[in-house]
Amino acid sequence: MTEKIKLQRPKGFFSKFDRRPGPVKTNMHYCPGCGHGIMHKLIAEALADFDMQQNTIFIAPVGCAVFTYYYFDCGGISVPHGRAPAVATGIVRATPDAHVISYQGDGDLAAIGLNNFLQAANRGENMVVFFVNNAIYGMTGGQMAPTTLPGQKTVTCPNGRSTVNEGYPLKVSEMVAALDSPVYVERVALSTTKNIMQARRAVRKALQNVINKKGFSMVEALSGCPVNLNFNAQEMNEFIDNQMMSYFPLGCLKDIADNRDPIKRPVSIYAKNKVKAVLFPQAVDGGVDAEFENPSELFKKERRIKCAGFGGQGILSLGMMIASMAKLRNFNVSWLPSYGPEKRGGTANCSVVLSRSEVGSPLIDSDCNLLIAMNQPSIDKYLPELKDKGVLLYDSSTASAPENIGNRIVYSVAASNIAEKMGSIKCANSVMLGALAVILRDYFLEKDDPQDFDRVFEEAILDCFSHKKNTIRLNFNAYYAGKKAALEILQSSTVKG
Ligand SMILES: Cc1ncc(C[n+]2csc(CCOP(=O)(O)OP(=O)(O)O)c2C)c(N)n1
Ligand code: SF4
Ligand SMILES: [Mg+2]
Repeated sequence: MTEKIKLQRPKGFFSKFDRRPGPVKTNMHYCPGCGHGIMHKLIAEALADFDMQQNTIFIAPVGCAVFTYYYFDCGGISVPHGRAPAVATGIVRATPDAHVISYQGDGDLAAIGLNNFLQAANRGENMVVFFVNNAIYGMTGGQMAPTTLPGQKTVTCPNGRSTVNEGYPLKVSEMVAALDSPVYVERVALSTTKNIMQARRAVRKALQNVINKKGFSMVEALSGCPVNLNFNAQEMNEFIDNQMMSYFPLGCLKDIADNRDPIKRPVSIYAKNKVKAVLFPQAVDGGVDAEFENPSELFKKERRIKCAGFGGQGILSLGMMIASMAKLRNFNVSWLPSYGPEKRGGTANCSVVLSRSEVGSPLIDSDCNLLIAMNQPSIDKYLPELKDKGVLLYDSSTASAPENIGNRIVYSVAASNIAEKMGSIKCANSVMLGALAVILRDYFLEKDDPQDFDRVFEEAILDCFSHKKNTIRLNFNAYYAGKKAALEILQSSTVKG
């Protein structure tokens, strides 16, 4: 007699969860009784049954379901808290044939990400949102969520949610159903077998809508978080069926997919080549591509640059221009400005990190290897942070370097004086940039392409001053004046160090 297998792992899951760290490769990480596991199973079954895995991108933001990529055998992306519908929008607009799933908790969707979610719904993006509403922040230990019930106790409302103080729970499905764009909104529950079977139907309907390009669908699943609510399995189901359902009634709130034609959106502005051209102009122009690796040791190292000076000297723009230039050379970059009262005349600074691999910390303190200082307080304050053999480039019209600078290398250019003679001291930052392009050519250069090298600096200036078109020419001139001054300095060997 052949054995009949009634329960087996849906084919939409990996057969083994190899992506899970640690020795356990067969179980999920969810607590016993958690609704996420049930919802996962319903989705995984449908993905396989509809043969849509190859074309599906599953997006999980922050929350207990952040690790969906451990389990679902399809494309997967983890994104910041609340941002799944925004990322999903980008994907679906750039790749209209992808089946995009945004899987979100109530804290994620209804608190930090409410606007992202509502705007995507209102635009009628072709995606499905699976909204797992467990009335609590599960992952972080049980804080009040926008969907926490009146009177429900959580760690942040130990006396129960007060409607006077915290308002009433958000009825997300009702809100979304009231919009014109969404085609399908249903609220289900992951409690009894009957409810779960209805949830299964809803999941399938929503996925069919995505396959048929009908637009925005959402399934809200009332779900259990027994660990944070201190319930056993039975109490959890009773809570869902009695408490949650009386506030969040089950049912289909909207289903107009049959009346809608498949979405057809203009793709031209999102054409892949155009996006590529913006991100990697050199790659598209047949120049250096993203895979290119410069053999020099210096090139492989992360460049950690601090730009500092007075507020008003264009320090943040200088950092931004360096970051833009590096971005155009296919570096990964970060730019971290320091604002505050310094904007009003004190020292202003920004940290710029350029890297061939991932940027670790964008913050620079004692690991700076290039300090660009445009006033004396900046040299005094940040020179101690400059590493051994690090480079100091400063504006000699406003500051001077101490005699004893150890093993560091010092260059100076009278940037403010040069800029003033050109008609505006404000473009001293572009003079510094020009000097940098000469002095630290090796620092940024890829292959032997000097013309191209200037082009990226020019593009960086264009990028930075696109909102101030009348200053672009002045900044170009300042850049070349800075280059000239630096060349003269190098030739007359007045460089200290
Ligand atoms: C930007 C940001 N803010 C806050 C957090 C902390 N945080 C992690 S998960 C979470 C709430 C998750 O709750 P929910 O979306 O309901 O998911 P659940 O774990 O209940 O499934 C919060 C606030 C974070 N990781 N990132
Ligand atoms: S904390 Fe709650 S939501 Fe998170 S895995 Fe455990 S039961 Fe599920
Ligand atoms: Mg939650």
